[in-house]
Amino acid sequence: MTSPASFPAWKALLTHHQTMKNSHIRDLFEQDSDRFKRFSLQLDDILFDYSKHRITEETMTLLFALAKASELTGWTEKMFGGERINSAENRAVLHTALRNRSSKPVYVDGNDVMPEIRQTLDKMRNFTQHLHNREYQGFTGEPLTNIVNIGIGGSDLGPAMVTRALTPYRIQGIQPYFVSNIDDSHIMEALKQVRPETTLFIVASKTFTTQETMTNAHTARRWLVNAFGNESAVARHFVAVSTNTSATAEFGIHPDNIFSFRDWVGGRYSLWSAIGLSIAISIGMDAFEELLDGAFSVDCHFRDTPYENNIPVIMAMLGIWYANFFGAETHAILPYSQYLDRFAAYLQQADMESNGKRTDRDGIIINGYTTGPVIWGEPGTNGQHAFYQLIHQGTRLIPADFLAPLHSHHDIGDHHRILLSHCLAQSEALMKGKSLNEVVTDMKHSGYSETQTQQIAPHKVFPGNRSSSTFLFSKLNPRTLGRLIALYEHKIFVQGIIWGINSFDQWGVELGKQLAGKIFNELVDAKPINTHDPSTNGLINYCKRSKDTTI
Ligand code: G6Q
Repeated sequence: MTSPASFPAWKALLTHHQTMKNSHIRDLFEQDSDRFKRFSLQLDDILFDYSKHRITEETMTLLFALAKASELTGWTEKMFGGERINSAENRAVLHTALRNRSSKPVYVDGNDVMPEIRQTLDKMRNFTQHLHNREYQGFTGEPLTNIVNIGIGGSDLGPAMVTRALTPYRIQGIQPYFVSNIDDSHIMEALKQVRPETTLFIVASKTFTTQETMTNAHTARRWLVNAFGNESAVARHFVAVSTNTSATAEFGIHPDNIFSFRDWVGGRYSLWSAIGLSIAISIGMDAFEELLDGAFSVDCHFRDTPYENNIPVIMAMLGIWYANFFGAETHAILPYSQYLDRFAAYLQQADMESNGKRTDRDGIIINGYTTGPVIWGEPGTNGQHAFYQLIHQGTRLIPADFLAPLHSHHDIGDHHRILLSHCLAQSEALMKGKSLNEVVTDMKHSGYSETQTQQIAPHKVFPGNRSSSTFLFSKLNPRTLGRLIALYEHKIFVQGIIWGINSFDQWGVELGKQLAGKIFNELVDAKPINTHDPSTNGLINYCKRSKDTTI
């Protein structure tokens, strides 16, 4: 694979960076009164403002030239067209087919996958309706109202984030819980809150072999069987979402209660598939389909819009600009919505598991450029009272995304106006900063002495020039959430293409799993071992000693 760093567009960006690196966004606004208009876009109810970036039209032209040189359009068509672009696993990448709301077919190896997708949606609709109408009952005849989703990674983070984000759309009487961690506290704390008679467990696992999920599922199964003293209760209280239908049957799950999907749905892209069953049960199938509709509208936008007006392409190329030319290491996700409090955690997996790679698609070690950034964040305004200090006055450049709904679901007093004012103020402060002159003038007005001013003023200076994008949307509803997630998914895809990596495998999670298997066996007794490095031996032996004594 040709390194992107060898493309003329990359080299032109390096040269351009030399002229841009000392520019200040404040000056760019002064030079161009149309800047907001020039660098903002509207997609349905989402306004995307990217004018507070260290860019000019030339920057964007060069970035789009890089996208073109990387054959982005060709790769996009390969993905949507069902080609096996996940080369290391020899799989197609078709989460977009799951939300293809058109009547157009999508082929994998000559077979249209759409009929099966629609069948699964119908099955999900039937099941959720039965449950909501209280026609689906548990072992003792009580309706099932507590939903415990047992899954991890891609089989947990998406459904947990979406269900949380769409709390106002919850079907009355349904209470979802999410159990992922192998730490027994997670399952035990969930089980404390539910009654076996009214609980439905969804075992969500693509492979149905994941250690954490299977261990938690077996613990839940024992809890249920103990409560009823009857194995046959399992068939009423457990459903499975998996591609491994033989393992689900072995677990005791009734064939009617198995929801399947295909291997071309990657775990972290699977909330649109039957893995979204917990979402559908929590908010209803109509709302789940609105989520798909929202994502579909972004798929169409991404596929059909020229780079200049293409929001995911612009998001991605801005990320490339900062990561590869300014040396930014991280990217902050700052939603001004408490309902989006799992959004950053969700995007951490989506982005970092996809683009945290050090070899290119051909297996050659990447040299000369960095790949996926560290993604992190918390909702505002909480973050403002915690880590924003570093974004404002630290030594690192941290590009940030602000996201905020224009309308609250509650509209209580001035809460929402205050929330919005903070969101808008933060991006303004990051961009503009506050100069020494401004600080000194302020301090004089506030009555500080000359000596105090001299001492304190440097600490109060904000350099500004900190880049951010802002996404404003009408209300956090299923459709808009679907759009937001899909925008980030495609942003991740575009960056993977530019960096020449496979964004759809995840070998990096394997080594730890293998070593854990070995250590699990070694932890069985107190006999000291010496089979690892001295640190790991020391730690294992320390744990082993706790078997004999109370440490
Ligand atoms: C996601 C990863 C990973 C996966 C979990 C759970 O893209 O593949 O996070 O989702 O390891 O896997 P199972 O669904 O197979 O249990």
